Amino acid sequence: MGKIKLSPSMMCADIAKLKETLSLFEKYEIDYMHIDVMDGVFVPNIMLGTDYCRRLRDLTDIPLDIHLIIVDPETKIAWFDPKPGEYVSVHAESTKHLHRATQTIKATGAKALAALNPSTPLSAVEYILEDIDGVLIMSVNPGFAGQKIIPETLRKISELRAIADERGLKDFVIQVDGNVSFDYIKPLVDAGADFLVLGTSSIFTKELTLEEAILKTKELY
Ligand code: S6P
Ligand code: MG
Repeated sequence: MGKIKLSPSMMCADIAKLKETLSLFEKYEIDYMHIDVMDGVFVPNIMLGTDYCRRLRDLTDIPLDIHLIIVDPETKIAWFDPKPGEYVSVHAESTKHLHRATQTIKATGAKALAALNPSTPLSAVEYILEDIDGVLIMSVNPGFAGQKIIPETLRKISELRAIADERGLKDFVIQVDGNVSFDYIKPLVDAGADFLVLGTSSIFTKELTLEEAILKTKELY
């Protein structure tokens, strides 16, 4: 398991304070920015798009971690112009050809994650683990921030980490997304997650300033 990567979910960020947010992320060496792209078809919500990604890349060097929560993602990957050093994830449930979709991402130079909804078993990715850079485990049903974690996620993560270790997959990341709260950060890391998507239940909590929340998050793992 590698260094823990932090990826704040930008759909939870206050757009009125974007510049201040980015400078705090730079100050505290936040690893990635998580971009939820939703199409209103795969999930009942619409969020973030290509221009937003482009603009963020103009404003900071922090790489993007683009979560495509859309149908037929393989036809839209190029729209996001993924860069080397960035991550792009596609849902197993959203495409007939998960392997092809992940390899389309890799061909851009970016890293590819296969994303799994809470009810999707690990067997959906079992035969492609060697060809991808990691798996995004959804700990809530995708679509909205502010939901409660499905606790069985911890078992799913530890089973996946055991498989990755058994196969000697070095640098294989396990991203977890959904209610990665202050209370859950340590148990999720202990289970084997090393890429944390942070939203309203941690970094963007209303209870603390952004700076306080970043410092608190970094103390927990
Ligand atoms: C949910 C989306 C997530 C959320 C994140 C919010 O569909 O993929 O990335 O933005 O889970 O965090 P929280 O702490 O509010 O659940
Ligand atoms: Mg997400």
